[in-house]
Amino acid sequence: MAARALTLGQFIIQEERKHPEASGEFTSLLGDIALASKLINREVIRAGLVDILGYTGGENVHGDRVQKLDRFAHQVIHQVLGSTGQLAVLASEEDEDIVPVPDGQPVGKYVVNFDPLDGSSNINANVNIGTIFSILPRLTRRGPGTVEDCLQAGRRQVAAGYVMYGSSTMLVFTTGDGVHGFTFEPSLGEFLLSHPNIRIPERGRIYSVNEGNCVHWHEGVKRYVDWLKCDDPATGRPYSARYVGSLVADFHRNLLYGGVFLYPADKRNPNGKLRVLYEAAPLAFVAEQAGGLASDGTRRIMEIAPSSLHQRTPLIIGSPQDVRECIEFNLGKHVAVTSDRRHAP
Ligand code: P6P
Repeated sequence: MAARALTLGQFIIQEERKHPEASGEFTSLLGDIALASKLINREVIRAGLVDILGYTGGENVHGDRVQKLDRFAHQVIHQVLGSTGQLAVLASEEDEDIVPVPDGQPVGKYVVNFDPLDGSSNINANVNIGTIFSILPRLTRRGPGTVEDCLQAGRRQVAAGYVMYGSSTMLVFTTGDGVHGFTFEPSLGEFLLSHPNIRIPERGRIYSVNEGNCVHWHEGVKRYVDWLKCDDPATGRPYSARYVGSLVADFHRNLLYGGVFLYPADKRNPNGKLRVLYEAAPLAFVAEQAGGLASDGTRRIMEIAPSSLHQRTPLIIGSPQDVRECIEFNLGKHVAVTSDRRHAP
């Protein structure tokens, strides 16, 4: 007989029972993230049908033209999470500064850094996009949260995860006790536990990088990617290239199948492209909890304490053996163990 499908709410209560000291505040915050994602999902799946596509004409802090769905997702998360009474402050890709909880709402003890709709340039092509969130305890003791509450190293996270809107909508998160995936069942309006205790394979056979940037790559990255294309059945090479251009989609596939995603520093972007607070750090928490690794090429992503809300970082994330090999090449330390000596430094 198939195991009974646990709803997200049942799962959270089951997990909460493992922590008698739990106050329940954190539990309700996870439930509210699920609520916000259902509201966003409803619009995302209709994006092609209603005049919500197209551009607001505005630009976000990075100069990217903001699509209406981005703004909608940001506002939903701000309103739903901000009115839980659990949050002291939020930070969003869509706002240059911190986002205080909505006026008149009580201030709580948590911080949420989020990317409301990552990969939004893919919206019009109906390619998977996602919401990424990171939950931290506030540092300040009282009053409205501050930017310092947001600027904490990823190792301080108490929860992190993402919602991927695609052929099915999935919520994947960790609270530091493994990684669990829930699939949205629209007829029930519920997220059902579909991927308990996700573990990433030690090594994959997939690499995800935008090879269109190779003219800007440093030598170590070029040698690593070339090495992945060499024939060596012992390490499963040549690897397959898979690159959606939507971080959540690329990360999720590699989490389940194994492999490595890299968005390295290059001669054009010395700090890489992806942001620490609401892209690299939450996915690093998920990756590590699933047995994977996440690095900027020299240090653990979870050790980075950013000095600004939108600080960027190089990102190498995925199966542990793949991430380690990539770092060795990046640092010029890899000695190819195969007969192919072309890549020895
Ligand atoms: P590129 C989307 O804009 C995003 O922030 C991530 O979702 C994605 O991994 C990356 O940028 C893609 O960047 O330069 O390869 O198009």
